[in-house]
Amino acid sequence: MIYKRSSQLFEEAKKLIPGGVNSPVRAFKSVGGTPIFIKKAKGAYLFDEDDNKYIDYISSWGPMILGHAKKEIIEKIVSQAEKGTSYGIPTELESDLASLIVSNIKNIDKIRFVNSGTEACMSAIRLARGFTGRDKIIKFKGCYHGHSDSFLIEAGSGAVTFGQPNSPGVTKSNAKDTLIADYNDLKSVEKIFDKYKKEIACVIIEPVAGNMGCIPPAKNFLESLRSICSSFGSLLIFDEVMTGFRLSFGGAQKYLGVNADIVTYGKVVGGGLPVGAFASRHEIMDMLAPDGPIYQAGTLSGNPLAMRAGLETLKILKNDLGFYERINNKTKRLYDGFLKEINYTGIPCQLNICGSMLSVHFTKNYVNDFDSAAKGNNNIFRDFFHFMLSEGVYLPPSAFESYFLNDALTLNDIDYTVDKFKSFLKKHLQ
Ligand code: KE4
Repeated sequence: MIYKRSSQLFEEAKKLIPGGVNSPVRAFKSVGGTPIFIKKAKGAYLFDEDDNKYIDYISSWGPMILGHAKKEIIEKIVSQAEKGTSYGIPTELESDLASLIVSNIKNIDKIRFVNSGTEACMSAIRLARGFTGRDKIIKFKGCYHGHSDSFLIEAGSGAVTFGQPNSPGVTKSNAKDTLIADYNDLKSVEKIFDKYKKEIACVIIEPVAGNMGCIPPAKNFLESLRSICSSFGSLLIFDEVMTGFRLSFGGAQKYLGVNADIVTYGKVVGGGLPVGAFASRHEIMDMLAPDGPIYQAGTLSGNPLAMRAGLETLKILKNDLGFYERINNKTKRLYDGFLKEINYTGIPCQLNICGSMLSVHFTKNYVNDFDSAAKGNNNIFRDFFHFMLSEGVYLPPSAFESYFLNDALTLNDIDYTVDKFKSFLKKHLQ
């Protein structure tokens, strides 16, 4: 593969944009090398500025579940754009998308649209704090809910001490209200509740984690969180920015059979345009301005182009009754193909899968939380990433990310990817 033009563009971008990127993971820091710059994408394929073609396994980190530049979606966005791109005034379109979501998610009555998953999660914890009158929140080590201050926190020295900022610019006073538990470790949650009891406004969690690689919840873990929150009067927030409308049309709540109090959405719900959302029952959502005292706002919230892209995407997902089985089967085919090669070679490697999310961890230990994910051999991961890139397969450029499959992937694409995994293992184990 030649990356000449991408390299030139990266050098130019670095003079103008911090790190040459508008979101850090794109800079390939975790795997080294020069990020490719994309010229266009169609279906399951990316085309970079050197005209290299790649099978895409990140689907823009989730949104492009139908594949890139789907004709029906593009046509609707173009005709919507011809009516203007932003009004800052209510449109029927916002209610159309709201109605499609609310009518399909039983435990939510109202939804507020924003412009990113970060905004959705930031607003959700403000809503939980305002509704309960409590300050403290619990999040889980390795879960990512966007870059607002309350989430850029790591565990304090002891399991139940105050959180510590994990980014400059986040204040200690902010950090002290974020408490860190361990994913799939109920005792770590119980310890915090034992100490802080009714000071805790909410527990926010990725119901299936996708920011430590893909980590499904342990049996009864979410059910136990549900009951501990109910018993202490804390709200349970499911961050479904990744899982919403990906694991099923009802998201992780339906897929796993556990209901949160507040749910956040993003990615798929915008069909590739900037949309986030948070939703809950009447008594909670009616606390939001302009009816209630909890303030939240946004110039481009409910943007007509983004609403159109989201609405048309969700309509296709809802009406294609075989969609989720089809995309999950493709993911399972990839998983089975990789697993066969891992078992044949005996390389220490774990595969995690949930629906159309998957991750590869070069470690002998089962990966069920951040610490076990961190035990993965990043040198092998880096070599794996670059080998596959050179063979025209674009995988997530970090071991702490998940694959997001899209419906445009063919069985040949999947089998080609498995074959290249086999070649990598052969080369690596020589
Ligand atoms: P955004 O603000 O990036 O739209 O959403 C933040 C967010 C919230 N919740 C979950 C579960 C998320 O995964 C995300 C964002 N996901 C990352 C991928 N790990 C986006 C990629 C990036 O940061 O560039």
